[in-house]
Amino acid sequence: MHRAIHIVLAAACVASCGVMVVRAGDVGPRIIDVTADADNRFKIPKMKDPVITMKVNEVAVLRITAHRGGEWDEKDGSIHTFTINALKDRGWNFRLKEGTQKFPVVAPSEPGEYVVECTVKCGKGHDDMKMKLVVTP
Ligand SMILES: [Cu+2]
Repeated sequence: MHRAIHIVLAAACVASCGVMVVRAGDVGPRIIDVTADADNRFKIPKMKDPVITMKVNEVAVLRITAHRGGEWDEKDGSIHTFTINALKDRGWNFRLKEGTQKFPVVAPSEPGEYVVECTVKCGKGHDDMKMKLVVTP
């Protein structure tokens, strides 16, 4: 009886240690840089039209740098948001403060195109403050 438990524990240890070794050699989840800029546009380095492309169920970290636009009146000090209405209930709704914040995300399991928008009235250009998330199979 005890012997069997020991074998199970040993197997569990090997499994978890194996995972740890893999993780240690890994660079971790992909970091996706986005700027929510002072001109009330989303920007991604080297992209004219910013698009985030992820595989279904991919885990990543959004690293969003926000700069204050012309207006903001949110009581909590948020100057923009990064919001996908269709995925709000899965956490894709981030209130942005001045500076850089990191948000872990998981891509949805359905491929498709999703619109990212800002829901803080941030000034001129706010109505067009949108970008895309493309989820590939
Ligand atoms: Cu806005």
